[in-house]
Amino acid sequence: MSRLWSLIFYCVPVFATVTFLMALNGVWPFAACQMPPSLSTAGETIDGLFNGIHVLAVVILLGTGAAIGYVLWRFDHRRNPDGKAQYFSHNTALEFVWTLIPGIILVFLAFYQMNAWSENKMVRPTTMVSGIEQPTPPLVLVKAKQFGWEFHYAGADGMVETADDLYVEGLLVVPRGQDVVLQLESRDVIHSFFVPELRLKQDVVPGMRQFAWFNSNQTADVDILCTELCGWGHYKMKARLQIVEPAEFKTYVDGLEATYQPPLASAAKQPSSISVADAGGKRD
Ligand SMILES: [Cu+2]
Repeated sequence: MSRLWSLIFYCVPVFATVTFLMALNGVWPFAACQMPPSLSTAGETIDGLFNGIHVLAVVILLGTGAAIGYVLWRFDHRRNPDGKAQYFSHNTALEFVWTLIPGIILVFLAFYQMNAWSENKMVRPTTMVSGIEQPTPPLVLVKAKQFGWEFHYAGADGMVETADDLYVEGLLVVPRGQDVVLQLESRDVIHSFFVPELRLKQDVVPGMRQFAWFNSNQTADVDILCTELCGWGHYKMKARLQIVEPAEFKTYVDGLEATYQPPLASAAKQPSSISVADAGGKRD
């Protein structure tokens, strides 16, 4: 029986490595396991980090799988005269090594990811205002709720959470080639704002005000997903993100201002220049 187990332990990392290489090279059916092409200027850094850690994990899996398989095969009970498997309670040198190596790897990862984390989560983009560098104000206040997304655009005053905010549900339109800062809040439970193409994921926690930012160099029309299990309707908690040329974005916001109705009076109307037929909030 132990020989069978040793073969199984050999097979697991081999199978994992083969599927990993197939996914990496876009081979069916594992091609779908890859992240979609990046739309964000930060994509290259994040993908480099993601793939680097993935390769490291594959090497570790291969090493541990092979080690377990070898030990099961080599120290089989049939190789012992008394018919029992070899047994020892501990080995200080071995335990030191298998603690030290993961420790070194984790310290390495802590430094390796520092720049990517800092750029994407800590250091918010800045804007020059009257010659003074200031954090870029949020373009949109995103409110997550069971089970949809509200987008409150800064009105003429350029600030969110003021009386002239423009409210849209299920559709986020942003300009291409600019730093877009989002202010994220929740109306009820914990949600998570996720756009795989932007490599952007941020938990949205009740009572907290969080900021997320991105800069896309391409126009696009993609899904916004919730990746926190937030209730029975979690599966349908989607919205649409459209990244458009700056001129088109201006036309869109101007159109919102012209047609805007307070949310309590009626649903905000959409300008005709942007199709919202497949906006997440309506589609579901
Ligand atoms: Cu949710």
